[in-house]
Amino acid sequence: MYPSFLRFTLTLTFIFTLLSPILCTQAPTTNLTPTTIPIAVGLHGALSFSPNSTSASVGDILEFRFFNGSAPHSVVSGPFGTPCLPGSGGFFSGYLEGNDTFSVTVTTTDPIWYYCSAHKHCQYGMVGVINPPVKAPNSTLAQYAMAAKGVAMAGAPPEVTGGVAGNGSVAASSSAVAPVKPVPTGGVGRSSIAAGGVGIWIVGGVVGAW
Ligand SMILES: [Cu+2]
Repeated sequence: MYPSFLRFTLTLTFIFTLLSPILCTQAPTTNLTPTTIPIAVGLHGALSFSPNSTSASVGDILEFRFFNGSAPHSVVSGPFGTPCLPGSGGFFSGYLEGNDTFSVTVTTTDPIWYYCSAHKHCQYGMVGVINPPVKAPNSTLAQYAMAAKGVAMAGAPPEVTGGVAGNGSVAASSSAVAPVKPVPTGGVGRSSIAAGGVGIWIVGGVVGAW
């Protein structure tokens, strides 16, 4: 009944109407929560946190993302005056590696100093700060790192505390680092394949039935 070009247009409209809810679910999965602050741990095998100086508001979530390295790392908070040693009421991730995450909810705007307690990583400069003091020079990250060099042995709390450990959220955000552990299925990649299959099936069905 309809001219072929109109039939084609109607078919396309129909297909996109059907597919739009599926296509809309393909949005990027990163930064769903704007208050999440990612901090890379041991990126490219370096003994570092990146960024190592970060501003955060109360309620923000620090997401420490552990990357592959020569050894597992940790993140521990502790007072400025005793580098490489934990403080009370802080956080300790335990020893984590590729694809692990450790999320800490910020509860203060005071400076939060932190370090890695593995081996001599703290002494080698694997340190960082959240909300660095505005008034230098007495409390800078450089000074914390300098003092850390003289610490005989880093310390950590007896058990994981002050945050939530996760796994598998790192790989999608960094193509530069291959994951060590299997990434849980059910993510974007899998649903993309499913959506593509549905789309092809609908095209065939509609055109044939018209
Ligand atoms: Cu480390």
